[in-house]
Amino acid sequence: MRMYNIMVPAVALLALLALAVPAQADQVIYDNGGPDLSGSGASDFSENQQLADDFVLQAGAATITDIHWWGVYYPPLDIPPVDDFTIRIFEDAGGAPATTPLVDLAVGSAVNRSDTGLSFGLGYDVYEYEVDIAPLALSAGATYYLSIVNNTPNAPDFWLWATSSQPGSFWYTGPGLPWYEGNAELAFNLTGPVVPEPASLSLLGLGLAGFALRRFRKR
Ligand SMILES: [Ca+2]
Ligand SMILES: [Ca+2]
Repeated sequence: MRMYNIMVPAVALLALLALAVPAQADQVIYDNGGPDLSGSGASDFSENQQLADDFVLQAGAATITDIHWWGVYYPPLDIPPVDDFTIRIFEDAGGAPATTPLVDLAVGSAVNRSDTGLSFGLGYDVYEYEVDIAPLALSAGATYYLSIVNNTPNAPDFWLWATSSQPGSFWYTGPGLPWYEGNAELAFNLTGPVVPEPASLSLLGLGLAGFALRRFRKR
């Protein structure tokens, strides 16, 4: 009889854990918004200007596996056949991006680019970009800055990161210069696995303990 009392909760525990821990499909873990079709800022090594925007990740969802963003090209009819993107992540240094990046990824042409069919201004076609990166675990609750910089091959062509809302706060700099604050948000989101918080599992365990105790007392 004692075996019976132990076996039933064990089977129930496995079944409930299977329900409580679904496959870790990637989800959006930080969303700074899609393009608002009202502005953009040059972020191109060939234009000597680089942009960055802040983000904070939550506990249980602080590993980045995909980065998505939007942008346009100047002049609007000169779209380079291949992009040459660099993605960098900076830690916070007193409310602005640090000088040296924490992560520096030359993703180059590994980026998937698609024409959204949207445009604004003088016919700037808006492109969407996506790149998978090796899982990057960051600290939950800490402020970081995502910088995305293209390097278009021809002068005077350059790439611009689309805004997602105005006003807002982003950062820009050039070679040898400090970071300056700009008044907009940039269009991007981050995706990654989301794991259940330990608190939910503890509550589940307590519930099962109560269940087992009640069964035992009945007998
Ligand atoms: Ca260029
Ligand atoms: Ca911002």
